[in-house]
Amino acid sequence: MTKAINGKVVKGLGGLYCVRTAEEGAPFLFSCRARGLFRHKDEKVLVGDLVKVTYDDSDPENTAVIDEVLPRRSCLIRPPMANLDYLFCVIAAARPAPILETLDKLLAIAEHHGVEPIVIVTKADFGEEESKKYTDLYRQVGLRVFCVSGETGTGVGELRAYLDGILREGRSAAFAGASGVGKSTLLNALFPHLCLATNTISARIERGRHTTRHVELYEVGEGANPGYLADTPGVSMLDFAHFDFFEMEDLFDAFREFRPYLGKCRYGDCTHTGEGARECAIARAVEEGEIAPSRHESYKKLWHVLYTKKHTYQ
Ligand SMILES: Nc1nc2c(ncn2[C@@H]2O[C@H](COP(=O)(O)OP(=O)(O)O)[C@@H](O)[C@H]2O)c(=O)[nH]1
Ligand SMILES: [Mg+2]
Ligand SMILES: [Zn+2]
Repeated sequence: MTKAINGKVVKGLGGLYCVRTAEEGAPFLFSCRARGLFRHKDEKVLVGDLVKVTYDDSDPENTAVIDEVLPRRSCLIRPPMANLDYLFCVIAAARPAPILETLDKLLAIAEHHGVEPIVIVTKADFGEEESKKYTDLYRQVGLRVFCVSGETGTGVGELRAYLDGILREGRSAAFAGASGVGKSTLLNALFPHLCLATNTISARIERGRHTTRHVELYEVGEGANPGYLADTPGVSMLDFAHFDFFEMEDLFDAFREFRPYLGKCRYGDCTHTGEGARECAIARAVEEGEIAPSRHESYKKLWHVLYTKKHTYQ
């Protein structure tokens, strides 16, 4: 008999999706393909999607298919996930040294898509000074920052308590960041039952190899209505010229500490990319130490990429 059931996509690999269901009397996990219909409409099923699956319970072969993707609360291209509530953007205090421009892009993407960004500085055991520097920088931005070491366990308890508080009622979070910063190691320290594969770093280039090759959601938390946490493969470039993360007009609002200054520049059409502190309220805030210079630099680079894209392809 053909049956329909709702579930959540927890993994997707090579067109095969793993769907988790919570309904009584139905199988717990389904392995299914998406109905051809989606591929024609250029719609993609993403990890985190709530979907409607149909299956024949008398069929010994696994023939479950995803028939429909339910409306999404949020949708990201990098990491490719739907219905995320929190994006933990992970950098290492050192080895590898963070590329703040990439972190700022990731934060801006989350911010624009209504996913709450949170910063984690890992490998605190490698450099107290560096971890304090990055922690202070992003607290000044107005974000929640956790400073941890997956190796020694510093800060892990505090982060675990925070995760336990937010990850319930189906809410979900993902760890994202460059390869080798220690995402999988930290997830294992937080939730030892996950047993995720980690990678030893290459001493020569001081950057990890990509061990985690796909996005996968894990159920965490107690009770009948748990939450989900995802490990993701390393993000590297976040190429705004190639991907449609957001438009130039959306950039103004994606740097949250800029917001109080918007509308206060001398000219209404200020792009906040000039150097003049007399004309631009953002430049003035940078000069007065209210906004970090590195954040303004990231903003300016992004503005130029988005400007060029807009005037080249439209
Ligand atoms: N010293 C130190 N090394 C760490 C820490 N976290 C991870 N590592 C090491 O960094 C390397 C990459 O870790 P991994 O978790 O695979 O990084 P991922 O690519 O972000 O998932 C491994 O060799 C880990 O042992 C940490 O907090 N301190
Ligand atoms: Mg990993
Ligand atoms: Zn301005």
